[in-house]
Amino acid sequence: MKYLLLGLAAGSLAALTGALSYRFGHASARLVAEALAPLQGSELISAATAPKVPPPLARPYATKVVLDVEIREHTQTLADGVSYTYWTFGEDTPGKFLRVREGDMVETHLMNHPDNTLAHNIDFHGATGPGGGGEASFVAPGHSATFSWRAMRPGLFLYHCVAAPAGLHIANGMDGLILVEPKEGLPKVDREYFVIQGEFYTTGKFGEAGHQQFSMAKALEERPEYVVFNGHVGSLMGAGALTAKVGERVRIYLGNAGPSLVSSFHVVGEIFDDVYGEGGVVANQHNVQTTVIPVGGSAMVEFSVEVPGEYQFVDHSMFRAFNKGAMGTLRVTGRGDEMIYSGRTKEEVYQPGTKLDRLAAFSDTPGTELSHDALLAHGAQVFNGVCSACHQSNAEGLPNTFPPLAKSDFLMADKTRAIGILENGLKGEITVNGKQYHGEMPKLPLGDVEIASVLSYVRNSFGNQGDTVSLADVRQMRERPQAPDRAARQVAAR
Ligand code: HEC
Ligand SMILES: [Cu+2]
Repeated sequence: MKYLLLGLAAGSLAALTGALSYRFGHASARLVAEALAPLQGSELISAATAPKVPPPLARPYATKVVLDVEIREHTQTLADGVSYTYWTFGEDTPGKFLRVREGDMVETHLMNHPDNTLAHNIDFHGATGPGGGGEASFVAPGHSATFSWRAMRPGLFLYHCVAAPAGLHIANGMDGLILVEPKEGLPKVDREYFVIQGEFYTTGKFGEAGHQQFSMAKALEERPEYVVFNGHVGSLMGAGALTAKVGERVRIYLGNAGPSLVSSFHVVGEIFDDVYGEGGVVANQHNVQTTVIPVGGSAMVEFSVEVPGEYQFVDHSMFRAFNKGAMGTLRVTGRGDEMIYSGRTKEEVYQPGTKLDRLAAFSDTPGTELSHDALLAHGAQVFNGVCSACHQSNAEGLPNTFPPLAKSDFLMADKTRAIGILENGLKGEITVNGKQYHGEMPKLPLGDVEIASVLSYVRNSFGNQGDTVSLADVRQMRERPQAPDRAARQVAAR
């Protein structure tokens, strides 16, 4: 009966706002009317325990979703050997990730366990109404409260307890995320996870063993002992690490419960292709290294993984990451690509002075010529680090694909042309040692010193014998006006 009334009320409001938007063309009234499309049926809310996210809804209509949440006050492990009395929505912190569709009516039943000592409530940032439901859901131990709210706006929203003192209820773990999917859904990805950052203010220092009490003094100074992802130190490391395979696209739904510190979320060794700033439904920035998650807010990040390995993700306020717990792991498996990331290719003893001083080699001081030995030593490094990927480490090349540099008549015939190839790249048909090649060598990011040294090296190794290439030779080529070498013309002509 109650739902029938709610439905009727919603229906007549929709009719009213529809009429308003018809007469006045009022944009926000029209939005409200659209969000209040009639509900069809009802179902249990789609939910998952951290860091899992329930699958996309793929439901073409709005419905009534029923949410049961039981509040618990119980002892949990905060870190190895450290326990704390958590207050949780459900079994653990954070509360479950909830997934509804834009326009859904969320019928919320909040149950305060009889063993609890305090009254609690729930504030949905996705709800429109006093306290986001805080007033309607405020409930004593051994009681339950029911209220319904309409998910009118799509986006990623935090929910949390707002019973006084709200900071304490949040600091004790009462938070979670709800995704209100836009009608058209979000772009498809291969994996979805959720991560909520939050703080713990314990009387004992970080890591101090035993059961810890809440410290109001530290909370007032906003100096937490713990800053963690998903409620516990290390919950997303080791066996709890997030996983993905090379080639997959990952979306992480991020929340920041605080209660005090803004998060600078960063995945070490990754770049976010798309960021949905502040948890809105528009990807409003691309190619982002670190994104900010306001307290009481959210963000969504998407990226594809190309290189296998372990990626740490952190709040880039680094002492939080390394000394207070704000760190997790994304484990990527699969095959790597040396052209994206080589991994360590070499390690050797470094003795200042006896070897090439790299700083000197890279300096662009005019007239700095390297000694013969330094040229060849540096050239070998450049060859191994850059050229060998294609021309092979023995410089023999690969049949029909990469021409040889070893005993190459083409390389040795024209020193100036060779400099031009390294400056500009090369494309087009060439004949090397009687064999034809028709590939493309990209323009490589090489400085003058590297070009001089690598050419000196290859022209004096792998069976080649020739003179060295000096820095002055390279500079002369670069500075020659209107006289592009043949290679440059070849590249330009295509
Ligand atoms: C991404 C692959 C790639 C890399 C890296 C690369 N090359 Fe090449 N290189 C080629 C290809 C392909 C050709 C043939 C282009 C064509 O057919 O026109 C070529 C041609 C050449 C030639 C002329 C043909 C010959 O065999 O004498 C020289 C000289 C050369 N490269 C030197 C270098 C040097 C030195 C480096 C390192 C600084 C280097 N290349 C790095 C792919 C590469
Ligand atoms: Cu509470």
